[in-house]
Amino acid sequence: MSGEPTPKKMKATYVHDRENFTKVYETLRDELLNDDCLSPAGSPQAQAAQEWFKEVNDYNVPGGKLNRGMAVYDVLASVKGPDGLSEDEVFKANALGWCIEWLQAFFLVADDIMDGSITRRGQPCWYKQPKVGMIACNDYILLECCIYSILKRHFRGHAAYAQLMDLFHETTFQTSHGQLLDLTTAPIGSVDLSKYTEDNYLRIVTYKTAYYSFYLPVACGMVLAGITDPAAFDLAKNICVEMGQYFQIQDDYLDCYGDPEVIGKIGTDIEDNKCSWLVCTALKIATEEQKEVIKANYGHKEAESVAAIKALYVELGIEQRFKDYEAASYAKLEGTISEQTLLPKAVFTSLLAKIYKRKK
Ligand code: GPP
Ligand code: MG
Ligand code: MG
Ligand code: MG
Repeated sequence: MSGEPTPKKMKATYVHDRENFTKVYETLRDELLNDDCLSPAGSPQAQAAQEWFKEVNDYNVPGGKLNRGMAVYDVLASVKGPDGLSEDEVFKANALGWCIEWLQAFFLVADDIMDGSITRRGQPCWYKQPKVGMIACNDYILLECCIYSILKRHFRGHAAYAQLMDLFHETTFQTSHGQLLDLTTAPIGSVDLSKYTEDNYLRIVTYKTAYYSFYLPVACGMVLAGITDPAAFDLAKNICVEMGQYFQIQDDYLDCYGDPEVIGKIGTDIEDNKCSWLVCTALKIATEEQKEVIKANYGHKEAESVAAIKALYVELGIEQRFKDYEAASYAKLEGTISEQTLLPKAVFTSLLAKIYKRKK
């Protein structure tokens, strides 16, 4: 027996659950705490900075649903089959999954400042912590840096290192473009109902949500599985964009109708003048009189204004319209997924099953 050592196969007992996935977070976080870019924690000042950095990570990275991060392994296992994966392949898929969770943490810390949000994942938004405030702006830059530090540490020698780095950069560009569309379509203090069209809405959500939440995890899993066919990536992008639009429409619905205890955040879309699916749908069917109610109350902080908008949504049956949309969108996605032949159906159905009729 000679030549290359055979890669260590993953024990058949590997269970891809939250607990095992989170163990990888701890490994990556500890590596980051000792990153060469940080000053060695020999002095009390550097020690305090290291503790702060640890808290930034622990507070903002691991506490979400982890759907995006855990999807990378799921996609890889759907393409290659779970049994043939080596320990290293499983670790790399999960490390890449955590890079997506770090990206999400970076976006959320920043988004909560921009949206003036109060809670996130059942705790005060990071910037709302009395000791944090605008230090959060530096913290989200640090969170973004972690992605590239992890990639360098674990993928430097991988054939797809440059491709993966490019994927994260491009996705960040797309998402911040989407955030720009989101923010400039909802200027504080000026309600321009003509902007709340379906076209504008879909452009916002495709960029601000769909690429990073759906295409990125799927593309990462596909890259790790060794897929190179551009047609497969194009197909994945189309399906993921549609799924991402559906996901953000749910997010908009939950902003108004979700239970804050369950979704872990308090909705601010009405107050923030957001181009939400709810207001876009309301405007499509509202009478001139009802449009006046929207004009007079949308984008106002006062509780009476928010209540007036919510009452109008009831009058217009918006909740039922969402439920109809949800059923139709799910059926359409299922159809597209089963018609295509380029990728295993499970690549998409495992993601779709996690979000259908979600309550959080
Ligand atoms: C979701 O919007 C979109 C993001 C979190 C992307 C933010 C992008 C940046 C470049 C900062 P949302 O405001 O509806 O999300 P939530 O309801 O969770 O606050
Ligand atoms: Mg936002
Ligand atoms: Mg927000
Ligand atoms: Mg929202």
